[in-house]
Amino acid sequence: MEKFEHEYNAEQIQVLDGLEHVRKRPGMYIGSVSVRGLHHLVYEIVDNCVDEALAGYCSHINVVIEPGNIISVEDDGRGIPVDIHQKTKISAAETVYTQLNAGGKFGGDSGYKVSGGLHGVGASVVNALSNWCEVTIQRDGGIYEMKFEKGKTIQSLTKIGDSDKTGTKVRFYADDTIFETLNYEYEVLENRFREMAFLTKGLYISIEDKRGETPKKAEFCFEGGLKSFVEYLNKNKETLNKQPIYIEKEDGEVPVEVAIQYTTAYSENIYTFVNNINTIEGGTHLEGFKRSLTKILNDYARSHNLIKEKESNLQGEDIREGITAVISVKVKEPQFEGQTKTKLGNSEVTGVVQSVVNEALGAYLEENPSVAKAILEKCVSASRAREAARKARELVRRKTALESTTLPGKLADCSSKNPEECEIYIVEGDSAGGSAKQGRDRKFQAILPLWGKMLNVEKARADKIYGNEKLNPVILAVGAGIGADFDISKIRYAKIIIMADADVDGAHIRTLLLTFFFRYMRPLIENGNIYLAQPPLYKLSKKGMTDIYCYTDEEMEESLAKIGRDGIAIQRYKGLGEMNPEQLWETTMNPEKRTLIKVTLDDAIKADEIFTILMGDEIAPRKEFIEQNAKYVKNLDV
Ligand code: 28G
Repeated sequence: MEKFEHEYNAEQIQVLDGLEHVRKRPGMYIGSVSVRGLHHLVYEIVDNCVDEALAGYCSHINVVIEPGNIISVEDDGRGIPVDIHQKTKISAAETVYTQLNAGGKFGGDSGYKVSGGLHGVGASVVNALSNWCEVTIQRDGGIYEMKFEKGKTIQSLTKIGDSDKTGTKVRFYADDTIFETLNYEYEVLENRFREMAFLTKGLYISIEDKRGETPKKAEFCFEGGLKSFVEYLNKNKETLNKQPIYIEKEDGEVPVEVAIQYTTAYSENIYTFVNNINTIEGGTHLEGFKRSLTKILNDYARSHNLIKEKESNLQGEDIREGITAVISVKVKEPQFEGQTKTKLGNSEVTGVVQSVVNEALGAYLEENPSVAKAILEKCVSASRAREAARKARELVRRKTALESTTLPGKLADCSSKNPEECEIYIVEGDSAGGSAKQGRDRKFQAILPLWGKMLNVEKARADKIYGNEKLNPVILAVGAGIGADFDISKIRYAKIIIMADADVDGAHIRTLLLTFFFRYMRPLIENGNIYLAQPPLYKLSKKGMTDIYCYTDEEMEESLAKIGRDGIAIQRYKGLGEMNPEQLWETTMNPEKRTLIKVTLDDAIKADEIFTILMGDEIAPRKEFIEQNAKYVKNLDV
């Protein structure tokens, strides 16, 4: 089935009557019919405004989520052309909204408009998947309007008034028989439009949510483009170069824009975009950037005697420690590869990015010797730490070879050796660990109790992490290494479950472990291997009845309302340790009954921000964050 679907080509789709096909197979056009696909509709329409902005004619875009989940998007561009096509007798505007591929993004004069995977069939796809859609155009002295239902024209383009302005406005209500939900998530849209504004220098984008009692609104416009983007990404970090290094070459075959700012942190944060699409899996543009950075910084270090003649070159990973960079390229016919089709494949782009960055970065370092010195000192110390980490790792290997096992002593492993069916519970404290060991199904459930002093991984490098008594057992039990050496194919358990108390201490250990997984085993999060166990908060018991476990306060109130309060004993669990092994199995570990929360990484930028704030050096933003934004701390846990 899957395969068959992918074998359609553009012409076949047209033959199949485009819009019918879109409604039949929406996933092919917008990925899914979940809330993600729903958001995709908004992006498709806004992309058309951005294209008009890139053409040089639109400066303002307003997006509104109206009550009832109606989306309204307005731009001040030229307005979609209203002239009637001689052959079809249909206006250009109606053609754009009813014919797949009418956007002119295929081949020919399509400019850079090719968007990711959708071939720019945006407007007609949105129309096909909307219960209703109305378009208002101001152009050529008039106001024109057209209306559709489920993609079918209800009112052809009609002049309804006069105007001396120009622009396009689209309102649509997504089809609730197609989408699982119509509930747009304001924060997700806000983040995407902030990103779009960063990527298109000087473009104003506003987003407003008028659904709730208190409307929300954000406005974005960044004259600095990607320079503003890295400043935003680093707003809670200490930086080495106050002014980001900014590189722009607009006139070539492949326009390139890059901004770089080093921080005192240890992580590497590079975000890449092709035609404004986030290429999460990287690709040839990222490759070109890395090659240039490594070469130019090594050249500088050599020519300024910062590394000695007989010392070896700095490695790429040393040079990228603490870097925050954003790379944006425009490619006429992008090839998207990789598992999620977010990896740029065009080989010609590597050399273009490399030579653009070579030239600009070389000049920058010569003109800013104090910044160059600070960056290279950091690279050299990263290189020494990497060497120390290698030794620490070897020490661990040798030691464990002597002990003839690579597994940590406190691990109660499961008997199955098939990672697919195995799970590991990571439990803080020996008493809860003891209950878990007795309560588990030893065939497929392993228990690792944690003890000792935890290291804050935001403030440490890999060498310290291998040596940490609390984290090293986690590394050994998972069995796949860390950092650049991490190999997800080697994991020993498909589910890695953090089981912590539902209190402040539990939240703390959960945050520390999630930070560790995020920084050193990120593929586990991306691949959906990390889970949070959900122990109950209350037990309700009554003579002659089976006990009821409640996982939230609301659940308890509900249960009490249903069965009445009389004769009920309420036990509040303060910690996992208060449950006996049978109870722990019944409520939290039995796959038939438990609820696990899968940790996902929808927004890497937001996640980096949260972990930086919660675990980093700067105290003020943490305090502010926790005071003002308790919601996100909760989100982190969900
Ligand atoms: C508000 C929500 C969404 C848009 C324009 C402007 C033009 C246009 C859009 O042309 C047809 C096919 C290829 C050129 C172009 C206007 C040239 C001259 C436009 C939008 C004609 C589409 N005057 N603004 N489409 N192309 N805004 N906003 O959709 O050859 S779509």
